[in-house]
Amino acid sequence: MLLAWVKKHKDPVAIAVAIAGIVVAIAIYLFSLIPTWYADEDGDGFGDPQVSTRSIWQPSSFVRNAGDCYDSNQNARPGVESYFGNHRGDGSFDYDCDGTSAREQSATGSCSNGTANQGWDGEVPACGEKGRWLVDCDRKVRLLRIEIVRESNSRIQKCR
Ligand SMILES: [Ca+2]
Ligand SMILES: [Ca+2]
Repeated sequence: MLLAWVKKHKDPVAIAVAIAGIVVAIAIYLFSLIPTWYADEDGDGFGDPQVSTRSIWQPSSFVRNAGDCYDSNQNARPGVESYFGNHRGDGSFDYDCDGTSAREQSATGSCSNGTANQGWDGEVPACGEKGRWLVDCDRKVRLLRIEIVRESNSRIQKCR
C-alpha cells in the first residue's frame, strides 16, 4: 500500500513527510507499551497512584498496581480485614482502602432477664475513641427489690 502511494506521488517532500508520520506513529505506539510503575514506599505491594514513572524495567520500590490509599503504613492496603484502634497516620481509619472508616462494633448492648446482649453501653464511640462495653447484667437484691446491675468495661472502637 505504501509502495503504491510512493509510485503515485513522486514528490520527495511528500514522501519524506509521510515516512516521518509513520515513524512518529510507531514511536508513539512503542511508548504506549512501556509500563507505568507506582511508588510503594511502605512495601505492602500496593502502589501510590499519585507517584508514578514509566520504565521497561521495574524500578526499585515501585510496583505495577496503583491500589494503595495510604503509602506510609503497610497495614493500610486493599483487602485488609483487621480493625485498628489508632488512625493509619493521616487521621483516617480507612485501612482497607474502600473509602470509608467502618466500625468494628456498632451494636448497643442491653439486659434482658439478667442476661447481657453484649454491645456498647451507651453511645457508640467514634473510631479510636473509648467507650463502655456492656459485658454482664447481674440481678442483685437491694432494699428488698431486685435490681439489674450493668457491668461494663472500657474498650476502644476499632475501625478499618
Ligand atoms: Ca504501598
Ligand atoms: Ca475502609
